[in-house]
Amino acid sequence: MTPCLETHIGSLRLKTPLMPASGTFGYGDEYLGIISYEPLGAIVTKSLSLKPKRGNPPPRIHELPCGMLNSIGLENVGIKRFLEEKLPRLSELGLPVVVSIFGESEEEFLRVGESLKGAPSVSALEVNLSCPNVRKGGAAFGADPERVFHIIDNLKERVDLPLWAKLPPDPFHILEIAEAAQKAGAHALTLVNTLPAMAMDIQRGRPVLGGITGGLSGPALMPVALKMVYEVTRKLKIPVVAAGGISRWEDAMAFLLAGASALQIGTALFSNPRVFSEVHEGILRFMRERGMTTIEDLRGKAHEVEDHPL
Ligand code: RRO
Repeated sequence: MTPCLETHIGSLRLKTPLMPASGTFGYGDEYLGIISYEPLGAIVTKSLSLKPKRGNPPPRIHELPCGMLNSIGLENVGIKRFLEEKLPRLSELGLPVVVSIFGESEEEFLRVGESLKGAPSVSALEVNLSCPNVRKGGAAFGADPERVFHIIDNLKERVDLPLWAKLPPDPFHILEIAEAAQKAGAHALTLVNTLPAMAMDIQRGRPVLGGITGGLSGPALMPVALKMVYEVTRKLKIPVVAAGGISRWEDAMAFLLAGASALQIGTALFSNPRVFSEVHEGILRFMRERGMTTIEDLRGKAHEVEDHPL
């Protein structure tokens, strides 16, 4: 019997736990004809701001032995063009759509959120409280539990859609921040965004990225994200969508065992168009070999370890 990979994020049912990480899949249809969408349980869009943004100067991407740096600077078409041009095409994919929203201010978060009220086929909002590449908003908001509480609380009042709070990789304060989001009524957390980082062009004697600093993603981030997912799901009830360096099915399995309810893949897709299929097949094979029938047979099983020092 084929194991069932269905998972739930609050009241939202996903046929598999796999989805692209925001910013790595454009507005959802760019990969049509290039990868199979069959293993996906949802689509997550690039973060949207109220007005279109041109983003940071190039170079915006830099490959490292341990992962990748990006400094896109939130380039996006703005909420109006998204609703007019992008969402209708996204709706045709037949998958739940999670729209990532961004604001330089609390007011902008609210206005972007409100423009999505009643939009057809939007299943949830991922509230990006963690972009490392913008001067205002972004990770500065996500590092502050009070701000996180305020933004989620206000959005919850005004927008009748499930809210996923996407938080920065701050292993020292993640519990406090996660608790603030849960208390404000977030339906889920996405853990984690990229880690602020940089690379140096030693020949030219200057930073590689046009934006000077960027966000580190890929394999280097995976164990850090894993620790945060484990810790948060051990202590809190809120469902966690894991993001951070998943490039193999074994990574996905590790996040499920750590307590994740769903999984986002980003950086790995840039070098491996089969990554979603490989991870999907790997999870199914692992479960079949062990006679597991549902994701619940795996989720959070690592919490059962006794004498835990945390
Ligand atoms: O656009 C970006 O530079 C960006 C964003 Br909004 C984000 O949330 N995370 C990231 O690594 N890059």
